[in-house]
Amino acid sequence: MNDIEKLKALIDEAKRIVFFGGAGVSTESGIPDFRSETGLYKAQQEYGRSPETLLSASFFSKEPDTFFRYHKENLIHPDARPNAAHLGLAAIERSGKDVKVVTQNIDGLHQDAGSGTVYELHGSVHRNYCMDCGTTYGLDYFLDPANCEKKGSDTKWVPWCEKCGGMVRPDVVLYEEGLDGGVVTGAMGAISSADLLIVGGTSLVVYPAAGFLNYYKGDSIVLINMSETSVDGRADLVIRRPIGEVFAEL
Ligand code: CNA
Repeated sequence: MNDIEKLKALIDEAKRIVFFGGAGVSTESGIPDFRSETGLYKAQQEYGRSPETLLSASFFSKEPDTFFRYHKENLIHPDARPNAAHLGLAAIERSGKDVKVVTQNIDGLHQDAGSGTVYELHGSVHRNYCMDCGTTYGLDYFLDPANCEKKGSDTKWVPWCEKCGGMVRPDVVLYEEGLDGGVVTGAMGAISSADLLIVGGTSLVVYPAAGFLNYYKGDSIVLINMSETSVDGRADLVIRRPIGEVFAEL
Protein backbone atom coordinates (compact mmCIF):
# COMPACT_ATOMS: atom_id res chain seq x y z
CA MET A 1 0.00 0.00 0.00
CA ASN A 2 1.33 3.45 -0.78
CA ASP A 3 0.89 6.41 1.60
CA ILE A 4 -2.28 7.66 -0.07
CA GLU A 5 -3.87 4.20 0.11
CA LYS A 6 -2.88 3.93 3.79
CA LEU A 7 -4.42 7.34 4.52
CA LYS A 8 -7.57 6.36 2.67
CA ALA A 9 -7.85 3.13 4.65
CA LEU A 10 -7.44 4.99 7.97
CA ILE A 11 -10.14 7.48 6.96
CA ASP A 12 -12.49 4.67 5.87
CA GLU A 13 -12.07 2.92 9.24
CA ALA A 14 -12.42 6.06 11.38
CA LYS A 15 -15.67 7.21 12.99
CA ARG A 16 -14.62 10.60 14.34
CA ILE A 17 -11.87 12.45 12.48
CA VAL A 18 -10.17 15.63 13.63
CA PHE A 19 -7.99 17.59 11.26
CA PHE A 20 -5.55 19.84 13.13
CA GLY A 21 -3.87 22.32 10.80
CA GLY A 22 -1.87 25.47 10.40
CA ALA A 23 -0.59 27.98 7.90
CA GLY A 24 0.89 25.28 5.61
CA VAL A 25 -2.67 24.23 4.70
CA SER A 26 -3.18 27.55 2.93
CA THR A 27 0.18 28.03 1.19
CA GLU A 28 -1.20 26.28 -1.91
CA SER A 29 -3.96 28.91 -1.89
CA GLY A 30 -1.26 31.57 -2.21
CA ILE A 31 -1.16 32.63 1.47
CA PRO A 32 2.40 32.58 2.84
CA ASP A 33 3.02 30.76 6.13
CA PHE A 34 5.49 31.91 8.79
CA ARG A 35 8.33 29.40 8.70
CA SER A 36 8.73 28.02 5.15
CA GLU A 37 11.45 29.33 2.82
CA THR A 38 8.87 31.63 1.23
CA GLY A 39 7.17 32.42 4.54
CA LEU A 40 6.67 35.73 6.31
CA TYR A 41 9.77 35.25 8.50
CA LYS A 42 11.97 35.69 5.44
CA ALA A 43 10.10 38.76 4.25
CA GLN A 44 10.57 41.01 7.22
CA GLN A 45 13.31 43.34 5.99
CA GLU A 46 10.92 46.24 5.50
CA TYR A 47 9.50 45.99 8.98
CA GLY A 48 12.71 44.83 10.66
CA ARG A 49 10.81 42.82 13.28
CA SER A 50 9.58 39.25 13.61
CA PRO A 51 5.92 38.36 13.03
CA GLU A 52 5.67 37.53 16.75
CA THR A 53 6.60 41.11 17.64
CA LEU A 54 4.48 42.73 14.96
CA LEU A 55 1.48 40.61 15.96
CA SER A 56 1.83 41.01 19.72
CA ALA A 57 -0.62 42.80 21.98
CA SER A 58 2.10 45.10 23.34
CA PHE A 59 3.20 46.15 19.84
CA PHE A 60 -0.45 46.70 18.86
CA SER A 61 -0.96 49.18 21.69
CA LYS A 62 2.45 50.85 21.20
CA GLU A 63 2.45 51.23 17.40
CA PRO A 64 -1.09 50.66 16.11
CA ASP A 65 -0.46 52.17 12.69
CA THR A 66 2.45 49.79 11.92
CA PHE A 67 0.44 46.88 13.36
CA PHE A 68 -2.52 47.57 11.06
CA ARG A 69 -0.29 48.12 8.05
CA TYR A 70 1.50 44.81 8.65
CA HIS A 71 -1.76 42.97 9.29
CA LYS A 72 -3.42 44.35 6.15
CA GLU A 73 -0.39 43.85 3.89
CA ASN A 74 0.55 40.35 5.05
CA LEU A 75 -2.31 38.49 6.67
CA ILE A 76 -5.30 39.43 4.56
CA HIS A 77 -5.76 37.74 1.19
CA PRO A 78 -9.31 38.48 0.05
CA ASP A 79 -8.83 36.70 -3.28
CA ALA A 80 -7.49 33.42 -1.84
CA ARG A 81 -9.66 30.38 -2.52
CA PRO A 82 -9.76 26.98 -0.79
CA ASN A 83 -7.29 24.48 -2.24
CA ALA A 84 -7.58 20.71 -2.57
CA ALA A 85 -6.80 20.21 1.14
CA HIS A 86 -9.67 22.43 2.35
CA LEU A 87 -12.00 21.01 -0.32
CA GLY A 88 -10.94 17.41 0.35
CA LEU A 89 -11.72 17.66 4.07
CA ALA A 90 -15.13 19.14 3.31
CA ALA A 91 -15.79 16.37 0.78
CA ILE A 92 -14.95 13.65 3.33
CA GLU A 93 -17.46 15.29 5.69
CA ARG A 94 -20.10 15.44 2.94
CA SER A 95 -19.59 11.73 2.32
CA GLY A 96 -21.06 11.15 5.80
CA LYS A 97 -17.97 11.08 8.02
CA ASP A 98 -17.79 13.04 11.26
CA VAL A 99 -14.96 15.47 10.47
CA LYS A 100 -14.06 18.41 12.71
CA VAL A 101 -11.39 20.96 11.89
CA VAL A 102 -9.19 22.63 14.50
CA THR A 103 -7.13 25.33 12.83
CA GLN A 104 -4.54 27.89 13.80
CA ASN A 105 -5.37 29.75 10.58
CA ILE A 106 -7.25 33.00 10.46
CA ASP A 107 -8.17 32.97 6.77
CA GLY A 108 -11.63 31.35 6.83
CA LEU A 109 -10.81 28.97 3.95
CA HIS A 110 -12.10 25.81 5.68
CA GLN A 111 -15.54 27.43 6.02
CA ASP A 112 -15.38 28.64 2.40
CA ALA A 113 -14.72 25.04 1.36
CA GLY A 114 -17.81 23.86 3.24
CA SER A 115 -16.47 22.36 6.48
CA GLY A 116 -19.26 22.41 9.06
CA THR A 117 -17.32 22.49 12.34
CA VAL A 118 -14.23 24.65 12.42
CA TYR A 119 -12.57 25.68 15.67
CA GLU A 120 -10.50 28.76 14.86
CA LEU A 121 -7.99 28.82 17.70
CA HIS A 122 -6.55 32.16 16.60
CA GLY A 123 -9.72 33.87 15.40
CA SER A 124 -10.49 35.17 11.92
CA VAL A 125 -9.56 38.16 9.77
CA HIS A 126 -13.14 38.16 8.52
CA ARG A 127 -14.42 39.40 11.90
CA ASN A 128 -13.50 42.82 13.20
CA TYR A 129 -14.96 44.81 16.06
CA CYS A 130 -14.90 48.25 17.66
CA MET A 131 -12.85 48.17 20.83
CA ASP A 132 -15.12 50.81 22.40
CA CYS A 133 -18.72 49.94 21.49
CA GLY A 134 -18.33 46.38 20.16
CA THR A 135 -19.92 47.02 16.74
CA THR A 136 -18.79 44.29 14.36
CA TYR A 137 -17.43 44.82 10.87
CA GLY A 138 -16.52 42.63 7.90
CA LEU A 139 -13.36 42.71 5.87
CA ASP A 140 -14.60 45.29 3.35
CA TYR A 141 -15.14 47.93 6.01
CA PHE A 142 -11.86 47.03 7.70
CA LEU A 143 -9.88 47.43 4.46
CA ASP A 144 -11.57 50.56 3.11
CA PRO A 145 -9.06 53.46 3.38
CA ALA A 146 -12.01 55.86 3.76
CA ASN A 147 -12.68 54.29 7.18
CA CYS A 148 -9.12 55.03 8.29
CA GLU A 149 -9.53 58.81 8.24
CA LYS A 150 -10.14 60.52 11.53
CA LYS A 151 -9.91 64.18 12.41
CA GLY A 152 -6.99 64.84 14.72
CA SER A 153 -5.35 61.44 14.09
CA ASP A 154 -2.14 61.11 12.08
CA THR A 155 -2.55 57.35 11.54
CA LYS A 156 -3.17 55.99 8.02
CA TRP A 157 -4.00 52.32 8.53
CA VAL A 158 -6.17 52.21 11.64
CA PRO A 159 -9.89 51.69 10.84
CA TRP A 160 -12.32 53.68 12.98
CA CYS A 161 -15.87 52.82 14.04
CA GLU A 162 -18.56 54.69 12.12
CA LYS A 163 -20.82 54.69 15.18
CA CYS A 164 -18.56 55.88 18.00
CA GLY A 165 -15.16 56.65 16.45
CA GLY A 166 -13.41 53.86 18.42
CA MET A 167 -10.61 51.72 17.01
CA VAL A 168 -11.74 48.68 15.00
CA ARG A 169 -9.48 45.68 15.57
CA PRO A 170 -9.41 42.23 14.00
CA ASP A 171 -10.91 39.38 16.03
CA VAL A 172 -7.63 37.49 15.96
CA VAL A 173 -5.63 36.27 18.93
CA LEU A 174 -2.42 38.28 19.19
CA TYR A 175 0.73 36.96 20.82
CA GLU A 176 0.45 37.63 24.58
CA GLU A 177 -3.36 37.24 24.42
CA GLY A 178 -5.35 34.21 25.60
CA LEU A 179 -7.45 31.93 23.40
CA ASP A 180 -11.24 32.10 23.46
CA GLY A 181 -12.62 29.81 26.17
CA GLY A 182 -15.51 28.43 24.09
CA VAL A 183 -13.25 27.62 21.15
CA VAL A 184 -10.73 25.94 23.46
CA THR A 185 -13.43 23.77 25.06
CA GLY A 186 -14.85 22.79 21.67
CA ALA A 187 -11.46 21.96 20.18
CA MET A 188 -10.37 19.93 23.21
CA GLY A 189 -13.66 18.00 23.21
CA ALA A 190 -13.32 17.18 19.51
CA ILE A 191 -9.69 16.08 19.81
CA SER A 192 -10.23 13.98 22.92
CA SER A 193 -13.10 12.04 21.37
CA ALA A 194 -11.56 11.52 17.90
CA ASP A 195 -10.35 8.15 16.69
CA LEU A 196 -8.24 9.55 13.85
CA LEU A 197 -6.12 12.67 14.10
CA ILE A 198 -4.72 14.15 10.91
CA VAL A 199 -2.19 16.90 11.52
CA GLY A 200 -1.10 19.00 8.57
CA GLY A 201 0.69 22.17 7.51
CA THR A 202 1.90 23.21 10.92
CA SER A 203 5.34 23.49 12.47
CA LEU A 204 3.76 22.76 15.89
CA VAL A 205 5.89 25.36 17.61
CA VAL A 206 3.15 27.86 18.53
CA TYR A 207 1.71 27.28 22.00
CA PRO A 208 -0.77 26.74 23.51
CA ALA A 209 -2.22 25.58 20.16
CA ALA A 210 0.32 22.79 19.58
CA GLY A 211 -0.31 21.44 23.10
CA PHE A 212 -3.88 20.54 22.09
CA LEU A 213 -2.57 17.38 20.45
CA ASN A 214 -1.85 16.01 23.93
CA TYR A 215 -5.61 15.62 24.45
CA TYR A 216 -5.79 12.99 21.70
CA LYS A 217 -6.53 9.52 23.06
CA GLY A 218 -7.26 7.66 19.82
CA ASP A 219 -5.13 5.10 18.02
CA SER A 220 -3.97 6.66 14.78
CA ILE A 221 -2.12 9.86 13.95
CA VAL A 222 -1.31 10.94 10.41
CA LEU A 223 1.11 13.79 9.80
CA ILE A 224 1.18 15.62 6.47
CA ASN A 225 3.84 18.30 6.57
CA MET A 226 6.69 19.48 4.35
CA SER A 227 9.15 19.63 7.23
CA GLU A 228 9.82 17.57 10.33
CA THR A 229 7.76 18.21 13.50
CA SER A 230 7.89 17.16 17.14
CA VAL A 231 4.96 14.76 16.58
CA ASP A 232 6.51 12.77 13.69
CA GLY A 233 7.72 10.10 16.14
CA ARG A 234 4.17 9.55 17.46
CA ALA A 235 2.59 9.31 14.00
CA ASP A 236 1.53 6.05 12.32
CA LEU A 237 1.93 7.66 8.93
CA VAL A 238 4.12 10.65 8.01
CA ILE A 239 3.67 12.14 4.54
CA ARG A 240 6.19 14.80 3.63
CA ARG A 241 4.46 16.28 0.59
CA PRO A 242 2.32 19.37 -0.16
CA ILE A 243 -0.97 18.75 1.62
CA GLY A 244 -3.10 19.97 -1.29
CA GLU A 245 -1.46 17.42 -3.58
CA VAL A 246 -2.11 14.67 -1.03
CA PHE A 247 -5.84 15.49 -0.73
CA ALA A 248 -6.14 15.89 -4.50
CA GLU A 249 -4.85 12.32 -4.93
CA LEU A 250 -7.05 11.04 -2.13
P1 CNA B 1 4.24 27.84 10.45
O1 CNA B 1 5.02 27.89 11.71
O2 CNA B 1 4.55 28.83 9.39
O3 CNA B 1 4.44 26.36 9.87
C1 CNA B 1 3.91 25.98 8.64
C2 CNA B 1 4.32 24.53 8.40
O4 CNA B 1 3.64 24.08 7.25
C3 CNA B 1 5.82 24.34 8.16
O5 CNA B 1 6.26 23.25 8.95
C4 CNA B 1 5.91 24.01 6.66
O6 CNA B 1 6.94 23.10 6.37
C5 CNA B 1 4.57 23.41 6.40
N1 CNA B 1 4.04 23.63 5.05
C6 CNA B 1 4.07 24.74 4.29
N2 CNA B 1 3.40 24.56 3.14
C7 CNA B 1 2.96 23.27 3.17
C8 CNA B 1 2.19 22.49 2.28
N3 CNA B 1 1.75 22.96 1.11
N4 CNA B 1 1.90 21.20 2.62
C9 CNA B 1 2.34 20.68 3.80
N5 CNA B 1 3.07 21.39 4.68
C10 CNA B 1 3.36 22.67 4.38
O7 CNA B 1 2.68 27.92 10.71
P2 CNA B 1 1.83 27.35 11.96
O8 CNA B 1 0.43 27.37 11.54
O9 CNA B 1 2.40 26.13 12.52
O10 CNA B 1 2.08 28.52 13.02
C11 CNA B 1 1.07 29.04 13.65
C12 CNA B 1 0.78 30.52 13.32
C13 CNA B 1 0.90 30.92 11.89
C14 CNA B 1 -0.65 30.71 13.66
O11 CNA B 1 -0.73 31.61 14.70
C15 CNA B 1 -1.33 31.29 12.42
O12 CNA B 1 -2.30 32.23 12.78
C16 CNA B 1 -0.22 31.92 11.66
N6 CNA B 1 -0.48 32.15 10.22
C17 CNA B 1 -1.68 31.87 9.65
C18 CNA B 1 -1.89 32.06 8.29
C19 CNA B 1 -3.24 31.75 7.69
O13 CNA B 1 -4.27 31.98 8.31
N7 CNA B 1 -3.30 31.20 6.46
C20 CNA B 1 -0.85 32.53 7.50
C21 CNA B 1 0.39 32.83 8.12
C22 CNA B 1 0.56 32.63 9.47
